[in-house]
Amino acid sequence: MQLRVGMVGYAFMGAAHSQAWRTVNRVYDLPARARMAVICGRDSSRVAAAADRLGWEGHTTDWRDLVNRDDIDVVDICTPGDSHAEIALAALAAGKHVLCEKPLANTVDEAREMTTAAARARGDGIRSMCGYNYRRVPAVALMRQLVADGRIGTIRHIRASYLQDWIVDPQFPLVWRLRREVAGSGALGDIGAHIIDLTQYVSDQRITGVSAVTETFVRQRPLPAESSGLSATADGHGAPAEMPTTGEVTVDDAAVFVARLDGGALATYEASRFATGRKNALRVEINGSLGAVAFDLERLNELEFYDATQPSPEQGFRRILVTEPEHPYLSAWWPPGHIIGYEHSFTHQARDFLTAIATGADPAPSFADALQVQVVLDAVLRSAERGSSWTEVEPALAPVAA
Ligand code: SOE
Repeated sequence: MQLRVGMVGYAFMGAAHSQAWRTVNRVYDLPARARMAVICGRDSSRVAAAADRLGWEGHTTDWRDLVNRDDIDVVDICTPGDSHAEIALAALAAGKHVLCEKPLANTVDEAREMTTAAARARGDGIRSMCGYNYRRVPAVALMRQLVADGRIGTIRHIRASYLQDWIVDPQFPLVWRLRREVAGSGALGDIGAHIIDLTQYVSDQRITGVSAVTETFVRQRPLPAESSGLSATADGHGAPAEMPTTGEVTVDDAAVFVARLDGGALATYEASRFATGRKNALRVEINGSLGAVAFDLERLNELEFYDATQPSPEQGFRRILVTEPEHPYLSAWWPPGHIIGYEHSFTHQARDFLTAIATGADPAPSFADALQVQVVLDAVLRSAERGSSWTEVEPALAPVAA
């Protein structure tokens, strides 16, 4: 079976997904082959260059035409969140399989509408999936297997953080990820969504309640070069109006929250773009009644496992090097010890999506799984805005009279 892919978007995620489409059928023997048919972007010269650089046969600037073409079977959405719903709904209505980047949407309402449309299309054999790629790091898949096999017993704690520092400089411009109307939220939806999905996936538990704080440390930033400068005549009298040179950051720079999950676990989550020194630091530790597991994206070929059932003199976290052919996804890559990287998780994602389409299986995470992340994101923002569970700490000492 050949599946002709049309991808919308060609920035970071477009490049990562292109790498996956280029490699997936070269490393895995699958019942379906991906054909990199068309890439879509708003700027015709840039998308033509992207097609050449990333290996797409054709290019277009019209996503509406793309999703309706008879020679396209799969639509891969790699755009900012404000267009996910519109493109996915049109693609599903046109009978296309849909892979949509995370978070699924910018609002719960949009995510619900997408989930309903995906469920309806499923009846016609159409498959849809959301791009929470870290599930497909072999060490994370192994983490889930150990937890599912009861190797750490009953989960008591989940501790997750995803830390970056790319906007610590106040002069970093007001890019789309810093504008709520485009991105939906800031660090929370961009990187917090990953640890919400990953921990729900590994624990097979759902977050049922949160208490959150968010912060925007830098509230005004320079406008990106393409959007500043003199405007057209604004007052109608020939005097060109000065465009503002800065704009307001309308999303969180950091989100921190505690959570309860439906299996009884107590959890803490931290997502920040101001964690100076941390470039893409995703860490998860899960403590159970019989042991613990811990994962660090900066050492993504390793999983730490603590088995509390071992004789106490022998207990300790041991490092599992997740490169054996029997480990998830590894059979297609290199001999043991020859480690893989970040981009392989996207190839694994493409493998699972192609296989699900060809075999009629339901890919995960489904839009419904991604909706479960979206309602958590929404709860975190509502909790932070309401501040209801926040108890002020009274001053330790009475103020000293001046
Ligand atoms: C930027 O924070 C980003 O590219 C995220 O959007 C991705 O989802 C994450 O995997 C890497 O960082």
